[in-house]
Amino acid sequence: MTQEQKAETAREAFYARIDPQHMTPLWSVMSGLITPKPRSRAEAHIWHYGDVRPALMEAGELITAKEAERRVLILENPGLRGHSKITTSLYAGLQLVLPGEVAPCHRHSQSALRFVLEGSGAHTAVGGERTHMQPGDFVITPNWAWHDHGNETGAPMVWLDGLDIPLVQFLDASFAEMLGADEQPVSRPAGDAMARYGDGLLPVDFQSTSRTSPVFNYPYARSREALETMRRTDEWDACHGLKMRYVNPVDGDYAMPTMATFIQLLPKGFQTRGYRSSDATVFVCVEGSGSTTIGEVSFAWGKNDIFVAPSWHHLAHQASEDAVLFSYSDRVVQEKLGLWREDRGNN
Ligand code: GTQ
Repeated sequence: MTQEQKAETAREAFYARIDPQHMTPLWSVMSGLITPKPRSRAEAHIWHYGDVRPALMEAGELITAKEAERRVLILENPGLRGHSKITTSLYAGLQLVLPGEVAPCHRHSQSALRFVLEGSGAHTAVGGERTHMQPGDFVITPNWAWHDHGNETGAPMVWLDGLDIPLVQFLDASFAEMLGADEQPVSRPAGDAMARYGDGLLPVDFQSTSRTSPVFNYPYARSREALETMRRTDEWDACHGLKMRYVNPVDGDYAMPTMATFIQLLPKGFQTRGYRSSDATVFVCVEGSGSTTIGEVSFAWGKNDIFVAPSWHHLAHQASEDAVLFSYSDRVVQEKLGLWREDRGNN
């Protein structure tokens, strides 16, 4: 036996001796723990709406929204199967509410965002107010807020749910309860929150008790119009086209404490410069079509397609027609912790 082999045998024996004491040597695992750059198990992936919609409608025949509590098909990252994650920290699912159905009132520690894909006029209720949702609307359910969904229209309603489930799970901070009634009492007229907090005004003595925006529906019509007005100045960002973040009007921070949300316009023919950032991002194509290269793979996308880019993967978009992308990530959390990084490919 060589010197090195003897040393290794002695070490292995030592590891075995300390194992019952629930100890392990750092030097055996250090390179996997403290990596020179993010090393995610998450993979780039796309869900084409036309391919997944039939399965969602089939789920509509198998179980009611009430029976399921929430009738949702989870979008699982191929590298994270079995964990209900689309990225390491975030969750995504497609929720279906059929005509006449109610998803019963509950609340939980997890924050939720809804991004409406299909149908028009079904509602979600938060804080005693019902908001009627249109395609492209970004709707917020703050953490620990009672919420129920209902569809009094004649057509199925489908939206993308984005939740911070994996993040809350990681922290072992999940609480949840049912209200015990299908729907919360309606105590405010539709549009009340928007009028009170979303019109460049705030009640004079307003003191926020929440870290989430009090505006709980950011209608697509308004966001789209803003993008259309701004495009006239022709100031396109090389990496993002024209990209805006949704904000909490109370403090100018992101609209939600755990998920950063964005909307961006890429004009026909635009090609973004390669970009990467430490926040894995979920994208939804709201309008138009194009393609995105993420690391080694490339996806063509169209309306309602959903794709995910893992942390620190090179990202470049090409728009084949005027395109609008909604996106969400944990950037808000990373920024709060001083962890967020980007590489705009210009150095
Ligand atoms: O609508 O409240 O996709 O509680 C997962 C958990 C949606 C919801 C989800 C939820 C909801």
